[in-house]
Amino acid sequence: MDLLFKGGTVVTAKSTFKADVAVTKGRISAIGAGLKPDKNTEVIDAKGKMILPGAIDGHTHLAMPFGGTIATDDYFTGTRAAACGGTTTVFDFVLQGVGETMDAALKRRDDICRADGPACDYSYHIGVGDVTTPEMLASMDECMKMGVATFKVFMVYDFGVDDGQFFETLQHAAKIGALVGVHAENRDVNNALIKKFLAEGKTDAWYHYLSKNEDVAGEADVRAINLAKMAGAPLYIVHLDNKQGVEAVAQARAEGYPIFAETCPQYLYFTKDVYKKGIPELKLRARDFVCSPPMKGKPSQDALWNGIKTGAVSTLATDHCPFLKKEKDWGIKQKDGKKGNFTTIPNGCAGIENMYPYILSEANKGRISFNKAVEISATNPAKLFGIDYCKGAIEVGLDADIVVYDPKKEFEVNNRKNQHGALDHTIWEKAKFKGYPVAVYNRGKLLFDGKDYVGQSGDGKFIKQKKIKFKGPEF
Ligand code: DUC
Ligand code: ZN
Ligand code: ZN
Repeated sequence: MDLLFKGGTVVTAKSTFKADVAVTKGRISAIGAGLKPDKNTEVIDAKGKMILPGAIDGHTHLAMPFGGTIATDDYFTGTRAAACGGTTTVFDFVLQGVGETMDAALKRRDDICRADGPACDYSYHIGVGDVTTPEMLASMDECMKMGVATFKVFMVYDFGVDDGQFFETLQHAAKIGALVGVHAENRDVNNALIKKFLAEGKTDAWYHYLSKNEDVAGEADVRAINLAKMAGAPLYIVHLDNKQGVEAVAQARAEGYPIFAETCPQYLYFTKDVYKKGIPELKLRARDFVCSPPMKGKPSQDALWNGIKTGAVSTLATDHCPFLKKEKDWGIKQKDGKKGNFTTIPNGCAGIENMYPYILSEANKGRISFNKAVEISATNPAKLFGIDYCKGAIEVGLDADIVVYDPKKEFEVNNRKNQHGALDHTIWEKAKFKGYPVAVYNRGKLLFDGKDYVGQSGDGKFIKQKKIKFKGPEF
């Protein structure tokens, strides 16, 4: 064996137990009491520490062209930050262009990713941008052959689908064993509210929230679920943020439908209040929090926490999509010098390094169990996205994606001093975590030593997805 983690407490989605964990050639080769090292084995003292699976961030936008610019973190800096926060696999979004097949888009983005040299393992979802012809729809099959079985449609944005196209995408996905994710917001109501607010001279970030309020998201969640039921397809609602949506998912699941939902740490930690004044004492302006969908009110936040506990919410992911402060300023003055407004702020915030420490810290403080934190951050995403044959748990035969977690370590986010992305600020500034990863391994290779990134560009490899087989809500 190459590595032996001695004396730690292993946490899986189902159980917590004391055991040694052995790693051979990048995989977990044994779990048990009293494992003995070989002559050349590196022994890691894990006494007092937890041994957790690396998290899987099922939702990132690295180097993505959006809002008139490109998301600040590329495939290297973004995955480096992920690894330093205990995330060892990311699923990034490929946006299909109009007239471009999905497999061509996948190849185009994968070339960029490989050139950047990802720091941890990665895979993709295809952001559907054109299903207007049979050829475009059939290109989903080509992506499946290339190892990508997960797609996302947008019910909002001008490049998104209409309900008919969404329905056809769902039907096709059900036929070929793919999973469709959805960004659910009511485009027409969103546009009508934008028009109204701008006509009234209401231009600041608060109106970003009001034009994408709880009902704008909730109505689309309900409609998306109905479309999936009609199409006989599984559905994955990304970045679920509102009470109506949580309730609709819970009801559909209770009826036996394979409906799944993801939420993000920003909806669990912040509320819509950030769009009033930002957090001045942290020099965070309201526009720095502009992401889509925006943070919602406390009742929705409570519903999301409850959804995690009851299983209505299956996964946690970041929607990491960072933009520089000077780009956020386009909400005041646009690139071309014209007056800005809430629609001219690039949408998205950073979070890739904070997701796992945040949810584990909440577990450490007793809000949920550590098992639940592992389930929604690693085990469920691996199952949903067809990579549980190699990822998502501390289990013999799986990749040695291992986080050594010190529940006693106190950590405070400081973008300048202890974060590893490329952004010039973070909405997580000064967030305090109880417990923190002290070592992070990806396929047995140390990427984070508790202080610094110690990996190399290009360590990460592409992880192929299997077909998706969900017939009901169970995992
Ligand atoms: N929302 C964001 O905030 N950024 C990128 C894409 C999206 O849907
Ligand atoms: Zn989205
Ligand atoms: Zn997104």
